[in-house]
Amino acid sequence: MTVSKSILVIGGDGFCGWPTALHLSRLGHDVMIVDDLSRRAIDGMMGADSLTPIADMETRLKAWTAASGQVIRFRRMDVAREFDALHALLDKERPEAIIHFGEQRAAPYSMRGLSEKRYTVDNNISATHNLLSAVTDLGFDPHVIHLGTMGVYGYDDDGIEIPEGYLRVYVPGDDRAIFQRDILYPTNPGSVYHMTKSMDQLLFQFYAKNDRLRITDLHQGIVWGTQTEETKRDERLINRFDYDGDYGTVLNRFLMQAVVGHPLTVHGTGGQTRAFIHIQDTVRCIAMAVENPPVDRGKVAILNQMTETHRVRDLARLVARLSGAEVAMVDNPRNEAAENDLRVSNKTFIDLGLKPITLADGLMEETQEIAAKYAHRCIREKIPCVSVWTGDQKPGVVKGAA
Ligand code: NAD
Ligand code: USQ
Repeated sequence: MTVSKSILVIGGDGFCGWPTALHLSRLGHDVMIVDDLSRRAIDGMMGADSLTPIADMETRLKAWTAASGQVIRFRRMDVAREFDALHALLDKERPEAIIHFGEQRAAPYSMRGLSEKRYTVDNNISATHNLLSAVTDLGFDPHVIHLGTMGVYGYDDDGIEIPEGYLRVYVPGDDRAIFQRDILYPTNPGSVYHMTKSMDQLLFQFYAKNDRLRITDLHQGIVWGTQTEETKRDERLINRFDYDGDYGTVLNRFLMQAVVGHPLTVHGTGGQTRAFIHIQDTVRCIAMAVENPPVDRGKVAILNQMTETHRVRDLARLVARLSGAEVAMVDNPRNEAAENDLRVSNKTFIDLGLKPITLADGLMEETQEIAAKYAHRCIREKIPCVSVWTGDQKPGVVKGAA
């Protein structure tokens, strides 16, 4: 049985944060959301919008109370810039768990230009450090759960199964002695956004060691899907679905492209292999993390939050087969390996009982219930990826059909 906890969800208006807040509330936890609504503001500035019609926060919260009888409180706050307000809130609430989603999370957005690079670094690093330093200063003992990314490991194709955060190394010393160490897996970020997640890791390592904070860092793969059991209860609870060239992630983009009759935009050869997880499994994993704080206080618990790996061109072929869509190979706007293999350990969540939703289970439902239903809201000009960080290419140029 779940024991009710007080939980602060930073970034709880976002794609992962909103369904997580609802799920934790349904499990009986006392949930409070903190969000600066910057994600909505960025949509406004870019002339983009969620494919799904997301309600404003006030409407969302009223709808949740009507649907569930539970109350979720909300406070609008920029945790990167309003340190005193964050400190005062934490002092008053003293939550038992804090879930930190509150960062700028799109790699293409972070590589658009100088102001987006600087915003991503300033926002993400300050948000994380403000949280950790405020908790330390107040001297209470919440379990801090952070949403990190698989991208900190990089995509080097070196054949190693990526472990959960730490690499065991053996270092030869004098007199043939061999020293064993567990070191943070060397980071190899592919964008300024991913770089901030690599930097977050060091902040966590320091505060766990120095101040004995209890920290879990979830290295999550690409999240696909839209709805969870809770967001399906009322259309006013619907989750966000990003499809634009900056914030749309690959599988959701392909599903949307298929229903609006746009060729599926495979970058380069499509040989990039990535890790994936359905949004329903995201919220389940976070609830499991809440129930299982780290045992070793001096060391950050790092868990790989992903359920399957796929090559981008295989995803495109699968969606094309289901929908009849055309596949287009476009110049890759990103500086990334054209082909890589990927093997990842997700042992902790599997051992805790996670039964993953696979692409095979969820793809058709997602296509019909979300992409097709809201296709009329698609702004086609927002589909191309215009953030280029290869230096020598024009984005989105179709080279030929696959
Ligand atoms: P999102 O942009 O939809 O949500 C992030 C939320 O945080 C937004 O509502 C935004 O307004 C808020 N926010 C940003 N900066 C803030 C600040 N300074 N103060 C208060 N609120 C702030 O992103 P998401 O897809 O829900 O991702 C959530 C977290 O999960 C991110 O940290 C991301 O790096 C990580 N993640 C996401 C994915 C994915 O595929 N979506 C995969 C792996 C990891
Ligand atoms: N890609 C295409 N066509 C597209 C869009 C993307 O081929 O239309 C390719 C990209 O080039 C890349 C891969 O698909 O090789 C994944 O791109 P993505 O935009 O789906 O995902 P990514 O930029 O890696 O970022 C997303 C989230 C981020 C999270 C990360 C997890 O936006 O917050 O950290 O997934 S991971 O990829 O495991 O690092």
